Formats: sequence, C-alpha cells, structure tokens
Amino acid sequence: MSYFLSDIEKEKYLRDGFILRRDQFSDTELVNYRNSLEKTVLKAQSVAGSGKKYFLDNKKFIDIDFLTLQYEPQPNEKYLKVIEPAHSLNSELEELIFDERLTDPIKSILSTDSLSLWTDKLNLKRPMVGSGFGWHQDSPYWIHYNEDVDSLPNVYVCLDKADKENGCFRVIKGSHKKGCLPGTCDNSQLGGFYTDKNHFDLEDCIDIEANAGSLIFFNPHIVHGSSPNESTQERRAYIVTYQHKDKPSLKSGKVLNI
Ligand SMILES: O=C(O)CCC(=O)C(=O)O
Repeated sequence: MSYFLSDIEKEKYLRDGFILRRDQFSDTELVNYRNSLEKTVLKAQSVAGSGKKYFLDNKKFIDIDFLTLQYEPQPNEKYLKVIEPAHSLNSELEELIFDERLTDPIKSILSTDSLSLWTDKLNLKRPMVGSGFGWHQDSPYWIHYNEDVDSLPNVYVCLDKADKENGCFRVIKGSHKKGCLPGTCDNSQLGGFYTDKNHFDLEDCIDIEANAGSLIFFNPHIVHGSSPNESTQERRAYIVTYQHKDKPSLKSGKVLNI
C-alpha cells in the first residue's frame, strides 16, 4: 500500500497551498497516539523545572536545551500550549514521523524518495482554556535557519475531531503563492511573526473541520492560524515538517533521515 498524491491532489496542493485527507487512522491507532501525546505532556512537565523560563508578550516559555515549551497566556499559564520538538521527549512519536501516510504525500510534494525531519510540534488546545494561533506563515521564521524554506512541507495530524467550536486549523487559500509576507509592526515582541492583514484576504479563509485521524498537508508559505477552544472538547494536534534528506533538524541540529 502506498499513499502518494494523485495528480489531482498535486494540482490542488499547488493551487490552494493545502490538501485534506480525511480519516486516515483507525480508532485504535488514535487512542494509542493520544496516549503517547499525554505521556509527552507529563514528561514535559517533569523536565520544565530544570529549564530557562522567559516571557514574550506576557506569554511564558521554557527552554530546556533545544526543547521549547510554550504555555497558555495568563490566567491559564499552567497549561502547556506547544511542545517542540515533541519526539525528543517521547520516541513513540517517531512511529508517526515515519508513517507512510504522512511521508508518501510529502515525498510527492518534494518529488523525492527520501526525507529528513525539520521539526515536530504538539499543539494542545485544552477545552475552554486553549488560546488561538494568530494569522501567520511559518516561512518568515524558518528563513533565518534554512536556505531552502520553500521545501519545508507540513502535515497536521488531527488527534481529535476539530471544528469551529474547538478551534480547528484554518488557512487562507492560495496565500502561499505570495512567498514571505510582511509581519505586523505593532511594537510587540512577537508581532513580526504575525502576517500583516493588508497582505491577504480574509474572504479566502477556509476552516478545515475534520474528524480525528485526518491529515492536512500544507505549504510553508500559507497564511494559517486558528481560534481559541471555546468548547468542552479537546483539540490536540501533531504537526510534522519534513525536508530533503541529510539535513539538520531545526532545533537539535541532528539529522533524522526518513
Ligand atoms: O494548531 C493550530 O491550530 C495552529 C498551529 C500553527 O499555526 C502552528 O503551529 O504554526
């Protein structure tokens, strides 16, 4: 069994900057991966005390060596929001990184037979406390660390059913075609990472509502984000970003060939 993109999917990825493949994992697999995720959260909490704490725009971060933990803004600062790179805390996640349902479509996108890992993140959006992600592109951040920022496709694994109420992933369709766009200049510390709203059209927004086990492949230049989780349902996701083979990962600098 292989999972390479069809010609229609390739065209759609080129045109829209993303494609959705629904329901790729069984319920049993999803239960196991949610368990792995929660084990990773516990591990992160157990190492957080040894890290270096800092605040950017009143948001708490902790760095432990090359691992970064990002917390929800006050008053929910005890809740973790992002763990990157997540597999460094739990090797069970490597099974997903190597899974052909993720890697075959990425190989189609990069027109290659072999890959390496760029980065992987667990994004937790806990019921009633999970904050949103403002509109941004990944490429303006990565361009400082990678010479081939066009070749860093992502796959977003929905570990829970995601809809507008719990803050599903959303994209500005077609916005990847403009390359790196200017950031906001609002004098905040992180403002430069958010895309200036004069450079994209909110009318092109697509809320990607999908069941747990669905996969969203998206271009590193696409403008994307999500709303807060205002529901009583979890909205957990695992995002893996790949690159061509033999290249060092974003944070650890180690090469993980796939
Ligand atoms: O998890 C989400 O809803 C958005 C994630 C995101 O934008 C990111 O990690 O860059």
